[in-house]
Amino acid sequence: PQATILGYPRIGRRRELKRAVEAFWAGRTTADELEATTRDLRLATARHLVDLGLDAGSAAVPGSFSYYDQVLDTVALLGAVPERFRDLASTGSTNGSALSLEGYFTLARGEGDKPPLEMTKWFDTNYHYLVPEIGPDTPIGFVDDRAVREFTELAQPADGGQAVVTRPVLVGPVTFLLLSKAADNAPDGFRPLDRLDDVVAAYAELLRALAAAGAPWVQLDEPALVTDLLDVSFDEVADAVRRAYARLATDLSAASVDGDAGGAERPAILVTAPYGDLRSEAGDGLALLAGTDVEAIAIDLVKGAVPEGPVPGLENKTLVAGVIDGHNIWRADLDARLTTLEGLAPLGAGAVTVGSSTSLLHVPHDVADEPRLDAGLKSWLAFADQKVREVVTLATGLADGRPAVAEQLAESTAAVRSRAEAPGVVVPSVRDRAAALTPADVERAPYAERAAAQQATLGLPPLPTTTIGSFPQTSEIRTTRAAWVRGELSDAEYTAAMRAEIASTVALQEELGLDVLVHGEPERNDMVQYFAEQLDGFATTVHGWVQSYGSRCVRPPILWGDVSRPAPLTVDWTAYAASLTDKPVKGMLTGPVTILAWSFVRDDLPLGDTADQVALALRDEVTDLEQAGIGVVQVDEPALRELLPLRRSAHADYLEWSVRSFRLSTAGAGTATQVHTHLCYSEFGQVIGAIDGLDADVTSVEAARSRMEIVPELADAGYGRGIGPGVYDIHSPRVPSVEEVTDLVSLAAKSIDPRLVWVNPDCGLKTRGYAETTESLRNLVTATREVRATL
Ligand code: THG
Ligand code: ZN
Repeated sequence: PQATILGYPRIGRRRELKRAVEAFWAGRTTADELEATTRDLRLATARHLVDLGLDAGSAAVPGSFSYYDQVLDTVALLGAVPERFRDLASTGSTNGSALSLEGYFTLARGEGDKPPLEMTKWFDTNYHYLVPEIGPDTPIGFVDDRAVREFTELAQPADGGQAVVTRPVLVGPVTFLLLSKAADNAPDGFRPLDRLDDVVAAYAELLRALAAAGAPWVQLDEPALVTDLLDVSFDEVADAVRRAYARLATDLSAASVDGDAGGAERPAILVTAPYGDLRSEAGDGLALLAGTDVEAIAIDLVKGAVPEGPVPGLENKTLVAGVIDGHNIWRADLDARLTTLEGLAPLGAGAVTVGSSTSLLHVPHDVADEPRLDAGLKSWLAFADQKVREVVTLATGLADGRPAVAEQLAESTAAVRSRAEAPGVVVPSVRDRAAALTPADVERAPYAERAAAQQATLGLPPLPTTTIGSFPQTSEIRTTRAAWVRGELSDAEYTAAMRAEIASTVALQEELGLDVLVHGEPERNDMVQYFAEQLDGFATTVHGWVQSYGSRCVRPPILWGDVSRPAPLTVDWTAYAASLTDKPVKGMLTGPVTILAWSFVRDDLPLGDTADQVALALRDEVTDLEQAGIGVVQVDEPALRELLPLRRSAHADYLEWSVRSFRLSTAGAGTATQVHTHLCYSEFGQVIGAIDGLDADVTSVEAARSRMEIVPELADAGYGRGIGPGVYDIHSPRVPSVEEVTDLVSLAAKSIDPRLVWVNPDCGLKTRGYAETTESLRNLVTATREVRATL
């Protein structure tokens, strides 16, 4: 085809998949009903993409559906089930050791005392995948033909309506293994990549089955090729790619690329490399792929540079040029993108197809679903559906010349121009303030001085106890907030309800005997959206849901203009909590890096400059909290690791601006004000130096599942300020015993000066219930008192 996208949101424009899956989990529907509902969703989605201009007959429409996660799908495809779940494979299934739908979801959600697969960030996105566990004995075969069934279901629809020949989308074999971790019982030195031949053999069988079903194309996603963060050398990756694609592409006879699969052993293969640049100092991933016998290669021309050519091997391949950004929501400058496409000629590709840079999984469905957004702003935006049309327009322009799309080009140019000139995009007072910053603005007094002043005012016991900020978001809290948003509750009624909630949260913390209290955040929907709703320069959406993991979604705000703070954001709630207790109450803010990471950010200003604007707004909030008598302020940066660039060459620059912006947000605090930060959701090994650089007085960090291993790591890196390694995992309702907490606190106090250690849970408590929260915190306090007595 001339135009395609690498994937499309699967949650549904009204989150139909979320509802269907959660109804199934709740036992309200059967597996057959879930399959039927999602079949309708898949059919409707494929036909919708055809209506938007993708070709129905030539595999332009990606088959990128997943019930939960594409990496988990690959585990299911291979039957690569971890040992603790082995009894699930084959129960209720129709296909060898395939998982039933129940079994599939059990791997994602755990069961009883069997923990689920670990979840972690997908490249530099806010999407999370499940980490496969592969050992020398993990079963690996072609056991699940869901990809084949989903192809057939659309190519020969049972309803007799429009047929769509899709291009099944799968995680590629090399990326699958590079994202896997070694199973717990694997011998030392074993690496998942050691199982490459077995995985590739299973993929070969799948490709044969797809060819037999008439699939002309298949897409294998290999984003592992664009990152330096996977702890494996380029040479090893290159070797794996050559081996895998020799077996898949060279050894199997291909369908002819014009869509005739008759007699072929496999479909034509498109390998994609989204999220970054295939070329780096480490090696040339484009030359590597061009040297294989696959029929097409997709490159990301939003994150990656236009490669210089010619590239040997590309002459008999199609280049899918990812010129439309799949990871952000700005309408493209079509004229400029057409120029980029024309500039690809020297590469010497056999053909060029216009594509998205990544799957459109990361953007909402449709700008037209947002009646409440400002009309000007809307005209600058492209969500998934608008992006499909952009791809189609560019393909027409490339094939038939600019005059064929003159009208669309003119509209796009006008939108780009109106955005550049719109009020609010550049606010001179904001720019002037940022320009006047000096190095002194990111420096506080030396830590020893701060620590002494803080101890004098706060008078905390050794091993102070606290929580990360949020308390359980009960359904009453959610209902109250929703009623207020709908206008069914007055501001006064809403404030009274939230204050009552805060009062009971404060009373509970006093009763439990915690040392530093929080107000509990009942007023916050999401830790980024709450701030975006109140800051100038941001817009928020109504239906702009994006899958974060499984059935869970977020609505990233749109950061479109210069950022400033028209009024205090959190002071009233925090000060109210402080008025109820003699204990210190900690003010809770989300840091600049995380606000950027979880928003759609502007693409017309360097990220570091935008971060400084957000930081200055937060800095003013810190000052206002201080003036309201709040002596402890926490600025959370859970996404510090997430924005770390995939290429090492870009790390220094990122770490410089991210650390600077955090310090800018906090360094206005007086010496006696204790600044906390909190980090979670990631492995922090790669940013350990940056954590120290944040210069927070206290850093709380997820640590329970890794048994405090972060504490010695931080100590080794020279970190010598307060540290609160989480003593229990909040992702499950399990209540930690007193002994467990005592053990972990003692463990932490072994690898760092015990006077620096704080005791807290791993993360916020908003997804938990009050029953287990109360019990867990009671044990946490009891354990802390026991350890204190031994000091
Ligand atoms: N906010 C944002 N991004 C995040 C997190 C967050 N990324 C990382 C991590 N936390 C992801 N975790 C979650 C956890 C829960 C939910 C979403 C992401 C969640 N979402 C509700 C749902 O899908 O039903 C909707 C929430 C709402 O009503 O706003 O529960 O905390 N930005
Ligand atoms: Zn957290």
